[in-house]
Amino acid sequence: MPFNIVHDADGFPRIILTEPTGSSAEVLLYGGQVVSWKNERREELLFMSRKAIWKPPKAIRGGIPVCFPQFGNFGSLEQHGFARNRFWSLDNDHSPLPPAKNQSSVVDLILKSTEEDLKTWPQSFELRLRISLSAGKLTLIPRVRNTNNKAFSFMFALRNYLSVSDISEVRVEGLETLDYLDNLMHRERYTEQADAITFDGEIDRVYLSTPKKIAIIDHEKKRTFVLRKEGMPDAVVWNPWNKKAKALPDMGDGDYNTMLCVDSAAIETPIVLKPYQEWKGHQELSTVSSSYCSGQLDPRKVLHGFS
Ligand code: TA6
Repeated sequence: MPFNIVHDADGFPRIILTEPTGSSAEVLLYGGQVVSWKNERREELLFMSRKAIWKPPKAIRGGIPVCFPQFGNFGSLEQHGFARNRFWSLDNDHSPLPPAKNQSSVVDLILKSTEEDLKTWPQSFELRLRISLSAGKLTLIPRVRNTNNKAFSFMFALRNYLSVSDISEVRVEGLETLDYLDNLMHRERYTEQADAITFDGEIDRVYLSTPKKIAIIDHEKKRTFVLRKEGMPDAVVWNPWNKKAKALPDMGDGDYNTMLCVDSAAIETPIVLKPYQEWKGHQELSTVSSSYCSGQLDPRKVLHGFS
């Protein structure tokens, strides 16, 4: 039975993905955005701001927005590009990706450049996104095809708004010793000195050429998110903390306590596509239910494989 499509209170077409162990994911055609991912215990794993604005052209503050063809203000286009505030469609031509085995847990979306887009970004493209749900896992496969007769380059990010119990109790492992661009310091380049990233203030960094696996450990919830990524060498870590959260109209003042963005991204070296060439990325989010301090799970084992 293929996935369900419902129209939510704001009239947005919403795709509901389910799988036999009871987890679910909800995806909007607006922004091609995952707006909910619940585990088999029906616990929400993604942050969604209570003050999110569900009205185009505003981007929805939470879930997994798609940043394309620009990240942040690393260019002359609108912040994070325009894919996150466009209406996408269902994609019936998912080749060369294999057809979905379990129809109820996979959806293929597409965003094609419009005359309007060509005025702001003169490149014709097809952006595809396959979203598939399986037990304990949410996989996103983005693809950009250059339908132009000239090459173009772009940046890309999957902005994962992760739901956490208490940001000051969260640790990120896998980014130690890496260089990063600090958006709070005019994008100056630094090297991470800490053996794990912990949070006691605003952070807005682009970590460069990261490992393919990053662990986000939520002690209080005894839950570890494992982010695996391909084709997106960088990772962004963002939390606005209290002042910036207050300044964001679509974020509750205290919301920064229960969210952390850890994005899969291609920023430092934009991706170049020759005419009719296609780029493919791959991101898998999964959760492991235990925590570092309980000694049951050592993030080094998560990152370097269970022995
Ligand atoms: O992480 C990069 C960043 O550009 C931050 O500087 C902050 O502005 C954040 O993204 C949020 O952007 P948004 O456009 O979603 O408000």
